[in-house]
Amino acid sequence: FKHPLRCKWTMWFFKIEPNLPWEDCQKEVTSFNTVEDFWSLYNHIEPPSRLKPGRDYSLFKEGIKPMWEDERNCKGGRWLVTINKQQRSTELEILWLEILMLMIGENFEDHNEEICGAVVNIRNKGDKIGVWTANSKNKCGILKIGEICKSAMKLNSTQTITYQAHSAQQKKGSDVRSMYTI
Ligand code: M7G
Repeated sequence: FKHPLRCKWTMWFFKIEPNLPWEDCQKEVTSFNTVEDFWSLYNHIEPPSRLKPGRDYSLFKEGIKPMWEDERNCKGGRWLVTINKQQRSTELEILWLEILMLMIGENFEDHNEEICGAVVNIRNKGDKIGVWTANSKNKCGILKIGEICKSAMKLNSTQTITYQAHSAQQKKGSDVRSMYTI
């Protein structure tokens, strides 16, 4: 008997391929809906800190693609955690695992429906973790989710996280203004 999760989740891997559009570089790895199957996946794949720069892992609810264009993401946004270079070897994995645990454990109080998924980007300029939510107008849900993430990650008081709407990012790339900072 395995311990069921409330949702089924899909893990994705992103690796840029020359000549392929961005969307086609997102590959589904596998889906799971039990605690045990989550751990066998987690223990089987490279930890994010060992991925090459330019690669991502994403974990999304089954049926939601890790893309702004998905109908369940397009009106939403993300909490963005920026991770400095020293943190890659020491903290990245713990922070990513904390976010995965919050998501699959449905630990967002009344706001689990707002959660779409999360992404870890491995980048030379600094790694990032994004927690994607469904509706960038749901201020109450967004702020609660942000607080829960921040507290689970035990960030020091000077490390802020910011919320950005996907629509703003689509227009302006990475330099978008944030809607909330906590
Ligand atoms: P990134 O990988 O999120 O961050 O975005 P980075 O700048 O640190 O590498 C890099 C680029 O990938 C964006 O400017 C877009 O061209 C493309 N891209 C990223 N995302 C999340 C999407 C998406 O959801 N849809 C599409 N079409 N392109 C995206």
